[in-house]
Amino acid sequence: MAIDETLEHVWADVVTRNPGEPEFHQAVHEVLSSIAPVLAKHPELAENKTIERICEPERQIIFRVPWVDDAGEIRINRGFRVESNSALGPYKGGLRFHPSVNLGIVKFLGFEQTFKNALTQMPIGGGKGGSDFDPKGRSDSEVMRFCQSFMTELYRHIGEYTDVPAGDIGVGAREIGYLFGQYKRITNRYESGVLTGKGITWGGALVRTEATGYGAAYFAQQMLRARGTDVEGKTFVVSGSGNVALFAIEKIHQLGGTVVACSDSHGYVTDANGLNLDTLKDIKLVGRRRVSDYVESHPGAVHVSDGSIWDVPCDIAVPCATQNELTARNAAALIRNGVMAVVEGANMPATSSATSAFLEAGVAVAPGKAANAGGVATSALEMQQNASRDSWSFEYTEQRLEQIMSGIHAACYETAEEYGAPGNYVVGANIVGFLRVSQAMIAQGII
Ligand code: NDP
Ligand code: 2IT
Repeated sequence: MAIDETLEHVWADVVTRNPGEPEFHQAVHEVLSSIAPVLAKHPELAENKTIERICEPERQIIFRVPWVDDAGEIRINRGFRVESNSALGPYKGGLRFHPSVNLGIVKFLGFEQTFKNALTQMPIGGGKGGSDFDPKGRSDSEVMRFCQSFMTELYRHIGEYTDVPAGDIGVGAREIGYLFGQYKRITNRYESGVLTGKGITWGGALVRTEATGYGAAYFAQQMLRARGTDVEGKTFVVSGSGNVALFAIEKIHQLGGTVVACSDSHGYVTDANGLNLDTLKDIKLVGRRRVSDYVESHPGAVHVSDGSIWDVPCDIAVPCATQNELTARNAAALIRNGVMAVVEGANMPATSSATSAFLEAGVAVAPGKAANAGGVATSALEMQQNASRDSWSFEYTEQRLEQIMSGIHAACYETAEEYGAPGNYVVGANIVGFLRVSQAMIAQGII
């Protein structure tokens, strides 16, 4: 994917002004490679320098997070919140706690989030945050003390009308609980709309936990139907075994597909008959253990600790772990094995060369900003319920999620066609997101 010469100066500027941030460069490169046709059709976008402005986050916050571990030792982590764009609503996006977190990663995630949130058509801007804190192996009280320290700085930057964080890698219901408790304690406000992903009994929304994975499965269904086929009878490989992966597996099975492999950072497990989700949930959600334990109760399954999950043959690949987990070499293996579609549950899970290889081979690619948008869309539904002090049923909320995913699919599909790239969801998603954000920015002046 190449950048049109009219946008080369934007690219050069981004690289110069953001040294040492390869993931941010990669995310920007993909969008710049897609939007030349829309700039040609709408010259006001270039005149108003909307892409230049979107590439510069509105605000970037970096802070110290000191805490005390169970042994009494003082620990120091770094906290981030990048408030990328507020054209369409308050900054909205998750918090990631993982040792790999740095400013460039948070900026790429906030940049992606801006387009993703626009695709949902909900009133939310884009942002992302997190810390290089590693929750693995930490006790609940250590995680609580860390979250309390993190929120002691973050609270002054967020709010129902300002910035609304949620979960991401390493941040689930437990962490959101501790973060919300500390926000309430400092501000003396029960401000439900300040965080999403809350517990169901205290302001959370049904379906939010399942939403990202379910949404990705719905997107896969739409894509396959657009190609004249369906999920029924297809074989899937889903990487990861966290929040997104587990509920993608659940919905794929409900839709009649079979997921034969999933993974964590220590390897992958294959089960030719289809993975047993109860076992996986027990291992990952209840026990916070490793997928290698799966084989203990399923003797027909195999755990592989030193290979790639993408060598497992499948019809549809659903990467749900982390950025750049699927390389050109992995793409070649999948293509050789006859993959027909890639549905990105994670954010930017395929390297640029992997994505290009898929597109050249005629494999449909659903980019993360479209396929995993169900999570943040349902966060926006949680905000809607909080604002009206209401709570909706599981069935109604899931119906809304399904409608939103169909809307995103249709917008990407039709826009790709309109701009001369039929079937290219990467181009479709980037153009739709860019147009919606740009038009709102132009209406709001030079800000
Ligand atoms: P979780 O923390 O629940 O799970 C992450 C999973 O990915 C785990 O299985 C983890 O393995 C694996 N993983 C994470 N980092 C790495 C790594 N560096 N190398 C290998 N494996 C890794 O996170 P989520 O499921 O919430 O997030 C997964 C992806 O989906 C991320 O890209 C996130 O940004 C994206 N996403 C999440 C949304 C949400 O609502 N939660 C919404 C939209 C996108 P292990 O446990 O061994 O670390
Ligand atoms: O990447 C994502 O969209 C998320 N981690 C969810 C963000 C949210 O605010 O629900």
